Amino acid sequence: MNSHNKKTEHYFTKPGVANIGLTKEDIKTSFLEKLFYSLGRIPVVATKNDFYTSLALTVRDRVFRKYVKSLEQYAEEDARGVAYLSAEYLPGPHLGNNLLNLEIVEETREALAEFNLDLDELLKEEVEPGLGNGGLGRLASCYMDSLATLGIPSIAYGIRYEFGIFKQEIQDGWQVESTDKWLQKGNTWEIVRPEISFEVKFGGHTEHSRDGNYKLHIEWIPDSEIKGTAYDTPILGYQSNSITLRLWKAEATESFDFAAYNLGEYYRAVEKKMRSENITKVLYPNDENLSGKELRLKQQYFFVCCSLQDIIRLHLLQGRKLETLHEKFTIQLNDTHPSIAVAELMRLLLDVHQMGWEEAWKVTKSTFAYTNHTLLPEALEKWPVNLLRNLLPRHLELIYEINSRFITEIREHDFTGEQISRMSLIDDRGEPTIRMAHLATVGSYKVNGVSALHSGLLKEEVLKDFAQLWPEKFTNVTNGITHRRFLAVSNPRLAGLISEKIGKEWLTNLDKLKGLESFANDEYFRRKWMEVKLENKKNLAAQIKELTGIEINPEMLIDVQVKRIHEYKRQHLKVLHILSLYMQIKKDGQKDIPPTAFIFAGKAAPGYFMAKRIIKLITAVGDFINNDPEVNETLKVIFLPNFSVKLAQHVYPGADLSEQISMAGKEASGTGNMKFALNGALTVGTLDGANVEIREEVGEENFFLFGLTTEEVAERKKAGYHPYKIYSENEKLKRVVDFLLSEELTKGNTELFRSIYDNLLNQDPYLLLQDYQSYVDQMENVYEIWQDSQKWAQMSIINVANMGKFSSDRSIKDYCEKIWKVKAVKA
Ligand code: BZD
Repeated sequence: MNSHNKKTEHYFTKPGVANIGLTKEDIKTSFLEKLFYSLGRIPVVATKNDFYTSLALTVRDRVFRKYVKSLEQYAEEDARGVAYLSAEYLPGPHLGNNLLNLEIVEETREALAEFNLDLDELLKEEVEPGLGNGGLGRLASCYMDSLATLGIPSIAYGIRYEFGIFKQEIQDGWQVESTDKWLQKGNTWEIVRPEISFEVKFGGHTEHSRDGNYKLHIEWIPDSEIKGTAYDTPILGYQSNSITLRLWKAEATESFDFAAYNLGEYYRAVEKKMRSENITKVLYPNDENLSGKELRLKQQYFFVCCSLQDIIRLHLLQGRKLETLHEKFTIQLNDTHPSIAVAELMRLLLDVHQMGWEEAWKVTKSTFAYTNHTLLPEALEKWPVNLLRNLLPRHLELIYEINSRFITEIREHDFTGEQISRMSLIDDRGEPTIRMAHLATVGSYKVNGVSALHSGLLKEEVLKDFAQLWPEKFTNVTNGITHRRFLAVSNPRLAGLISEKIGKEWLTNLDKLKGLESFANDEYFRRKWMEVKLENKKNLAAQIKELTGIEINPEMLIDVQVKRIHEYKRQHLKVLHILSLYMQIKKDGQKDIPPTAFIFAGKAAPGYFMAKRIIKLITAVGDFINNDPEVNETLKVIFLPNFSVKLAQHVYPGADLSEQISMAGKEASGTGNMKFALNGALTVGTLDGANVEIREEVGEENFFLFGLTTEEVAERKKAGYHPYKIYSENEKLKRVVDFLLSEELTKGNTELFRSIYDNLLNQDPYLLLQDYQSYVDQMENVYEIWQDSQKWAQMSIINVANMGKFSSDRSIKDYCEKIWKVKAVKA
């Protein structure tokens, strides 16, 4: 899509264009050349990072060769394409993934070995781009991998944050944040495109006037302007195609404050310049709990404005008219973060390209599609009207106009006054705000949720009036993960065993894993399976030791909950369970609990009081249990600091049990649940998000279910929920909850966990006490099966064999068929 010539030249068939080889010898030569000529180093003085960089540059050349070829192909076929707009991406380290996709892992390993270098050691050097908070950002990156692999003409747009998600350290048991300087040592994988840059305006006012023909002209007179420059990272798919990840960096424009320069106020001008460049400085670290900050809205508008101008540029470059934009492009909004795009596209079409309203609206609402990732009311974006008026006055006018026309339209249907005010884009109860989910819904041709359950709830609750108005607009696309990164790259032992049995076709067709199912009854294969798991557990144990100093016996049951820390995800329910086991050993003298290591990881939003306290609770329980010789042979509790894609790649392969214990109805999908199951962990979980579908696929007998369903949760709350009653009627629960205030756990600071304790007894909005007994009971069942290792292995194999559905390749195919109507180009 990147070229203006319909008929492109085939540079790669021309003589004289270097043929970049993929053999061991080619890699060796190139590696040394990079070290000498790009880094100016000789091996004896080179650091590990120099070696990493030479290797990355070597691989980058090969990536680029494929990348450019892909771009040629997209241009030549001139097919309909996708622009994916996401404020967040979590690609993880590129090197290992690119090696897999180029199919040169072994060649590279051998080439390095000849220089006495270890590939795995160099892979550790890469600093990953932490440009996202959690599931939503990682999902976007899984989708990039699948779009590239499947050869879907596409481009992904986002923000090049200078500082990504904060680095988490644990000090005295508490989370401490520091800045993530991921660009400090440079970034081999990106290229700056100074020629691809756009101006973005903010503030000021609008002026309305009529020309001689009484035609209305609206001009936005901004009070500041900045420039966005493209930084491109090629995302290589498996074996064949690639796509572009284009991230925008904010820079001051040359003319940004010439008045100040003229007055000789150099420092004032420079200060302004610095302030304008702040826009892409840092990622907001709040997931599902919004900051409402002006700078965040500026970030959103900034990247949307650059991306839409770029899309229009690409469209016009092909000699097309803007009236056909929606025929050539579809733009996917990853949650509401880029939803100001609806107003911005209208502005560009109306004010810049002089299209009429009807036509512009038709193009707009045929171009966008919107994915919702949350039902939590506190996570639904709403921007104050006053903020918009100050920052984007023209967009506010457009939103009012879109709203007024929308309200006129729905008045013609049978909607009640109450429904109409519920559906309005403007919420004027209290301080007036814009409901961004409504703007995205009205301005899109399709709206989807991210699991069957979530998409259903979206239609029944948050957007129910819209679903009544436009039932055909709503659909589901269940999330998926790239099995190439999360199995082939990160779990080579299991990947190898699988390929030995069923061949390598699963790399491009995950349904092929089904072929493993028949081996679930093969005792020899089960043993091999568990041997691989044990090796992975040893590796995880080594990581744990390195990061926390804590030693675990790899034979223990490794029970893991890794995800953002949030009350709805109920990490503290897991803590209650751990304490119940502790009590059983200490107070009830029970001796037969299987040794278990409980592993947690995840970041808390820096301003989220309860989440931070939950981290402290986990570490306090860890401190207490790990140092008690009477229990620490049986129980270990570990909090791994600074969860990231890189760390995740060690965690999933080593897990036996996956904790997916959110209150039903709250986790839109979850994707960690899929990564664990794909690596052979069994799941204990509620009927929430994609757990429902995982259970359907693997069979209910291979899934540890507990807790209330979404409907039961609603009924329970409606009937009046009294956690205190549950607490006082369950002796064992009571002693666990009371322990939160004990001298022993809190080392005398008995108020430390008072907020958690009070919250559980008085409100317990996420029904921990309600689900407690059912959870503890199901965990007993887990332990019973764990002791039968043949049975466990069988269930584990069946889980993996049935993960086909959860490949992001399937999700992307669903998007292509149900939403985008886009086809793959031939490789
Ligand atoms: O999106 C998550 C949901 O909680 C998961 O259930 C789901 O699997 C994934 C992918 O669909 N949501 C997020 O990760 N949300 C955020 O990270 C976020 C970030 C900024 C602002 C609001 C939410």
